[in-house]
Amino acid sequence: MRFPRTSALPRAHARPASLLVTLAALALAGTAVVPGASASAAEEPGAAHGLKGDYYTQSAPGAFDFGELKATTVDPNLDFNTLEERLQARTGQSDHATVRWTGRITPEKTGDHVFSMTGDNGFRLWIDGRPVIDHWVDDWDREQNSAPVALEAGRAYDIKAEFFEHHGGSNLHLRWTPPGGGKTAVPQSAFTLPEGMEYNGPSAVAVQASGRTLSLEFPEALATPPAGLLEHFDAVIGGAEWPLDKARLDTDDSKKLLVTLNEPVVGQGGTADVRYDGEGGLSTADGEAVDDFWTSGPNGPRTSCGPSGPARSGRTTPSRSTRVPG
Ligand SMILES: [Ca+2]
Ligand SMILES: [Ca+2]
Repeated sequence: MRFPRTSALPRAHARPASLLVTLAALALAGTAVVPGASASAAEEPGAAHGLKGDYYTQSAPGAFDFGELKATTVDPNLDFNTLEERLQARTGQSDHATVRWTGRITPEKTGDHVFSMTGDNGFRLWIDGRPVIDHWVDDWDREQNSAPVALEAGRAYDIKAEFFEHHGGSNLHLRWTPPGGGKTAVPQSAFTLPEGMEYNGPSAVAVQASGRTLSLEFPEALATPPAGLLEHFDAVIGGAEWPLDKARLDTDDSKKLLVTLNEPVVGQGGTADVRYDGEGGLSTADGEAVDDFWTSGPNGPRTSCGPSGPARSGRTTPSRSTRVPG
């Protein structure tokens, strides 16, 4: 197995040397973000979308504390139908584990936003340093709603979410209801990493409407993918491990990696979960190796994720995609 299921992946992504390069590039482009400034981090070209995830084991079963940090990584969003595999891979156990996610969130609309969170087991949420949901409770699947939080369009706010898993199944979903909009999962595009954390993994992933291609968008242009790259990929679509055929760059957009699927995905729903072990030689056009990643996105056409876009059903239903018979 290319991806160890039982060991932690204690790779930190902060790389000071290349960070300086990135900051210099941002400064040259005039888009450097000052904390608390009203610049839109989410709209910067090249911004890495996602949240920093710190994965811990608890000091004892039932402690629900942050006992020992086992891995730091990047997660695309907080919309997990299950966290079991991630907890196992990153902490070495799928029970008695705790996660803290940090980064920034940038709304598209100005006005009151209501945050809704549900999970298995406990969770809590801070926006702009203020607690807005506190459900550090050993139960499951009881959605909690924040009081309305006044936010300004295009401004990046600090976000922190914490989660603990006791035992059995685990999941976590963060949704928001922007002014005049419906309740949707907060999209990856709304999240950016904490300042000082660099990451060049995908900023979006989706199964294209044809069901035959997996599309991964990166913050930077990529070099032509090397032969054998897909041996370092692992895709689970709608709950099933999916065989991958070929990888190529989109001829119109070299930030986009297109992966042909051996068998088409029939039907939509659930998520596409894609892992890369960082060892396949994938690199940016500038020759920088692409970090290992474990990301997920919708199985189906991407909709406008903005508050005014068509509302995706808030919760991903367990309806599974199916392979073509034979
Ligand atoms: Ca568990
Ligand atoms: Ca549980």
